[in-house]
Amino acid sequence: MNYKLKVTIPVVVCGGAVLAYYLIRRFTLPPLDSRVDGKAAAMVDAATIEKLEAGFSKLQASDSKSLLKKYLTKEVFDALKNKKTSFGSTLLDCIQSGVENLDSGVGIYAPDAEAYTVFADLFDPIIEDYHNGFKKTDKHPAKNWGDVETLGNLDPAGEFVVSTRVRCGRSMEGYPFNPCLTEAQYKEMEEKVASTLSGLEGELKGTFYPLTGMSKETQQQLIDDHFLFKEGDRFLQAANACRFWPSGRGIYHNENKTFLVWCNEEDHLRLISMQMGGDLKQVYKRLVTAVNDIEKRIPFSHDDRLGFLTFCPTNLGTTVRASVHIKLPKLAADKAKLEEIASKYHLQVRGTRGEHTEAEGGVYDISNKRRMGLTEYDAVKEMYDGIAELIKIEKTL
Ligand code: ADP
Ligand code: CIR
Repeated sequence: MNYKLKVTIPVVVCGGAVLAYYLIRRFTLPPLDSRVDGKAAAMVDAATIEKLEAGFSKLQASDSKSLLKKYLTKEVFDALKNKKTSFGSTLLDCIQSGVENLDSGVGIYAPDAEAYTVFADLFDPIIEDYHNGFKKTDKHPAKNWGDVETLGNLDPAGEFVVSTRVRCGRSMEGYPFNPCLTEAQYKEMEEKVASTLSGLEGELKGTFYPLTGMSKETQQQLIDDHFLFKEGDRFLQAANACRFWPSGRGIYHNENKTFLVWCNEEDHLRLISMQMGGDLKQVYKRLVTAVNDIEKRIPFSHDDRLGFLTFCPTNLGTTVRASVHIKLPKLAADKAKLEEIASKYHLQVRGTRGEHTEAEGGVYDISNKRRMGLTEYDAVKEMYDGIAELIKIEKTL
């Protein structure tokens, strides 16, 4: 072999190998700068790092009582600040709501489902704290609605409970959470939801009302009557969850407004059953029937360890919040005492218009706090038993 060939052959072979490697990598793996294996380290851009550093300092200097402040230690911050999910979400996307709203109770959202893994050093302790000790080694139990017939009416005489509501959240398979959705995806999801729900029958039969085109009066009336999500939630806005509003957002309800579905507010779907009075059995039964039916028609995102996946870590697992609107004038005379007793029964106290609002006319929204590490039935039973105890205490005062 002459000298020219001796040099040319290895050069061509090596060059070919490099090109082949590049082509295989290019078309089979996501780009390196978006991979989650730590090699993405250098790829979080300087402007984001700068915002992260400023946000971390702001949080540290504040007296925020949020779980974010509690668990975002310097060590965790440094370990996560250079990471990205394959959607390109960074630590900033997770924490910006809590940084902007120092009065957050939690302060963190998952921009996409992968964030729960990539930023686990932060999410896991927050999940453990919120959901009564659900550890990073724990696995959420399989879905189990239990025996619906074993629940009853919390207040047959109608002395305390104004109304009862049970809701759960669902994310549609194949779509990321709010901050990563395009406007086209919002519209596509809304269409899927509306057409799927148009197939419901019997008590669940209803109509889908897009927010786009809804009059301000109708919207406000639905909000005032506790049927519709509010607009302009600053916690969601700061989390980048309100882009393209009101595109893709809407509400479905049956004629009596006892079964409702929210589309693309905080979660892709919120399925809600509610009615006046304390008949939890009837409310729960309606929800279970509806969810079982809808689950046959739309595939939902579920994780082996975390259960049903949601935008906010407080809603993972069963995603169930069972609440009553209740008047407990004697107990509530001392709000701190009410909260203390409620938390003994693992209950959370909210205001009349929901989270981050005050009680109006002595009406509190009291619900199960944790949603993970227990079954759907047990989450609802936790509220049922706790409220029964609170009513018992109120009667003795
Ligand atoms: P979510 O329950 O979906 O997490 P919110 O706390 O914002 O969110 O509550 C949503 C709406 O549901 C609010 O208007 C709130 O007043 C209403 N709500 C909650 N529980 C009840 C209930 N038991 N009866 C009537 N309305 C309720
Ligand atoms: C907060 O931290 O106060 C808000 N980000 C809301 C947290 C819990 N909210 C929820 O489950 N909807």
